[in-house]
Amino acid sequence: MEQISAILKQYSFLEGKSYQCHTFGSGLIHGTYLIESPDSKFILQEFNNSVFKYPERIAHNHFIMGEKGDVSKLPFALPLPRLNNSGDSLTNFEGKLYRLFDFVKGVTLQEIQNSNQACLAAKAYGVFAEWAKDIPASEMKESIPKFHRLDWRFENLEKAASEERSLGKEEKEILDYYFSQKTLVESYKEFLTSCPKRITHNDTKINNLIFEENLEKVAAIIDLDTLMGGLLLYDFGDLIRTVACSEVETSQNWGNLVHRPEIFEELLKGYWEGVRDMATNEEAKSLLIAGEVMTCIMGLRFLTDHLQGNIYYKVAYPLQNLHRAKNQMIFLKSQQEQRSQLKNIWSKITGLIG
Ligand code: GN1
Ligand code: MG
Repeated sequence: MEQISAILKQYSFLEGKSYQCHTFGSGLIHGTYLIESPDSKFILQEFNNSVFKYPERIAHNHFIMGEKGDVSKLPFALPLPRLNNSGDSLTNFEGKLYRLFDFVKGVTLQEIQNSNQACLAAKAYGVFAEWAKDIPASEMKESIPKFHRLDWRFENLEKAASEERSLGKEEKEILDYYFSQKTLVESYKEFLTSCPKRITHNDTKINNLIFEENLEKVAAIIDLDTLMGGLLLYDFGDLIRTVACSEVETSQNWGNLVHRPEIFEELLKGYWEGVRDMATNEEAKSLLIAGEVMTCIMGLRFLTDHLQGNIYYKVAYPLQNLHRAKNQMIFLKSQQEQRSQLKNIWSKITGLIG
């Protein structure tokens, strides 16, 4: 608590207030505390710079967002870090970095409870992209280099697999499946050339939204560390990956794991409402392979990590990354089997012909 008081002294607007401090939330990356005074609440985060190696790039991106975008025009909060007395968003204390955010009241969901929540979530991320469209993406820095570059993730798997090592039958089957995704990589590369770089969130999971308590409105988009230049398909694709799957990413319930077209429809309805006025024809088309691209990326990352001995993702048991890669493989196959059905839904919603 003494340490926290010393950190909070760096924020003059908190001067003279008494506050209480508790650990908060279920985030796995940054340490999070709720700071509560009788009339205000804040979130204090201890920044994890082993996962995010370039804190100054994130601070730069947040600065650009705050300077070039008018956050008050968004229909929900976008809690950027508050600036300390030196005008910085990062506060260094005893060798560690901290950030302070306004607290947003509401609830987070780990999974949707009904399809309307899928629509609301996707709309929020779409509205965000539309709001950010005039902020030059070229001014944003890569907080994690090549984060959603499918081609680069593919090459990384090739490298990891080429290191001499004998593979089991299942490992080999999964590896071969991912290696068979070259056509998807090629389609992605075409969109990388033909689609404009936008400002994207890049981690559009349902639990990165705060809903109002009645769950009928999005109150905030949070987890803004991966905000950077990217393609719209990254944000829409990660929504599909995490919301349209019948099972969570850690599930081994292979027989029940499918892509749910009715949820895809709700996600597209919501996202399209947000981006329709800004999206180019190519961007609209890219939404059709978005789910496949993001699912493939995560499968490639999990499998690479498995082959490298689980150095990036925490695992609860040794084969967990292999199982996550298998989960994403089954989900990707399911999307590919539904391509023509999904295209019909896409045409119905966008009014376009693919
Ligand atoms: C990581 O830690 P979390 O859940 O915010 C990863 C995402 C993946 C996700 C998969 C910085 O996000 O890209 O989609 O795991 N974030 C980073 O569970 O690597
Ligand atoms: Mg995250």
